[in-house]
Amino acid sequence: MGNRTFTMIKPDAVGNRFEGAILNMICEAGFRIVAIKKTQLSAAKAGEFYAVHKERPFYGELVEFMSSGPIVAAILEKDNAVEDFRKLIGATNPANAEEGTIRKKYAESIGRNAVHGSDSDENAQIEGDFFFSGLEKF
Ligand code: FUP
Repeated sequence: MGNRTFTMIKPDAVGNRFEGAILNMICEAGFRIVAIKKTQLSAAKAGEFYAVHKERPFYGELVEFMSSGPIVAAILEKDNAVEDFRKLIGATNPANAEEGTIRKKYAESIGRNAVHGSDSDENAQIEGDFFFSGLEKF
């Protein structure tokens, strides 16, 4: 069990001004912010981040959406971080997400689903390193 995960507040949620509400839910759920920044991914960078989905039919749309506006990227710390954060965000498709989850409250659709959460300790490390240097983690 690892104690860190990585998240992005996606362009839909930033555009809808849900950053504050989402960060509040994350902190209220007991996560500590290790690193945080607002940035915008180029299409090339978004493509690199989601390279694992390259062969999927939604890849082009995903890359276009994720590079369409600013995001907030963060590394979060808590016991059992990856699993607990996936519970807090809810199912990929907000229509299937449980009441009280971030995606149920703030996501628009399966594609515009408000937040990302790492799916393993290994990916949490890789994804956090994609955005942050050692000097940006506290
Ligand atoms: P999740 O781990 O819940 O973020 O979901 P996935 O890793 O399966 O998918 C990554 C992203 O691809 C989702 F956040 C949104 C997008 N996606 C689609 O647009 N359509 C799909 O059918 C599945 C995923």
